[in-house]
Amino acid sequence: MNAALDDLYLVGDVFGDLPMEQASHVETMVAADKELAAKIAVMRVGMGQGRKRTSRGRAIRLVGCLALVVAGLGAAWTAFGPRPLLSDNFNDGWFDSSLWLPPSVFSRSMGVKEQHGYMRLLNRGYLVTRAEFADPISVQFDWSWSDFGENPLYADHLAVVLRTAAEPDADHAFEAKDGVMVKFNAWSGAVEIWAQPDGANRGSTKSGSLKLAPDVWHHLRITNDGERVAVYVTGPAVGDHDNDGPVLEVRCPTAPTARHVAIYNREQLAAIPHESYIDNVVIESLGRRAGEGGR
Ligand SMILES: [Ca+2]
Ligand SMILES: [Ca+2]
Repeated sequence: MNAALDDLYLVGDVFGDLPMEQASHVETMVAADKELAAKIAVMRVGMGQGRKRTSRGRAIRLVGCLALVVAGLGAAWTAFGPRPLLSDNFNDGWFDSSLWLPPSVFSRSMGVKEQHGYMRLLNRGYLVTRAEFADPISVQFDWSWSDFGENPLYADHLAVVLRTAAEPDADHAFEAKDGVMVKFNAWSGAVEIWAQPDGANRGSTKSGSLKLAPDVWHHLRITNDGERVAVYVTGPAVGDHDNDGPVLEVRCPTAPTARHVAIYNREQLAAIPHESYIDNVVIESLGRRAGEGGR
C-alpha cells in the first residue's frame, strides 16, 4: 500500500467512515506504531475531533483528501520523472567502469581512485565519463581539495571539460587537448573558461572573487545550453557573489566534437602533490533548446 492510500485510509478512520473490520485494523496499527499514532492524533486535532458529520467537516475532509492525492501524485512524479543522465555518489568503494573510463595516460604519480565515499584525484588524475552527452546538459558535483604544501602558490586547480575526447596533451602538462574547459583556480581565487579550437580564454572572474579554501566542500554546477556556458558556485567560496546567479557566463556555441565530460586536477609540481576529492556527480539533460537559458 503506498503512502497516499495509507493517508486516505487514515482520513477515513478519522471521520469514522471505515467498516468495523478496517477501523479495527487501523487501531491495531496505531497501537503498534508511535509515529502513526502521532500522525493520526494530529489529523484528529486538525479536523476538530471531527467525527461529527457537518457540512464544514465534509468540506475540510474533501480538501484534506485532495491535498493527499496531490501529494501522492507529486511523490509519483519524483519517483518516475526524468532521471539524470549520470549519477554517482562513490559510496560503494568500487570504481564504476560502466560510468567511467580509465585514464588514457597514466604515470605512477597520477591517480583516480574511489575511496571513503569520494572519488580521489591525484596529480592530474582524470575522471572521464564513458558516455558522451549531447547539449544541452548540466554537470554538478561537490569538490574539496587538500593543501599539502607550505607555499600557497601550489594550491590545487580543478578542470571540468565539456565536449571533449579527454585525451591528455603530453606537450602541455597533460591538459585536455580539446573541448570547453572550466578551470577553478584555488591560487588565484578565480574561475576561467578556455575553449578550443583556438584554445583562447573566453572569460574569467576577477582574481580573488572566489575564496576556494582547502578542506571544505564547494558545490560546483556548470550549464551548457549549446550556446552559452555558465558556472555556479555555492558554499563558503562564494564571497561577494549572489548565490543565485552564475559567477561566470560566456558564449560558447556547440561545435562538432567529442562529447565526453572530464574532471581532473593539477599536476605534481616539484615535490608538491596535488589532491582533490569529488562527490555526488550528477549530469542532467537541460531538456530545452539552445538559446533558451542555462538554469
Ligand atoms: Ca562506485
Ligand atoms: Ca559520497
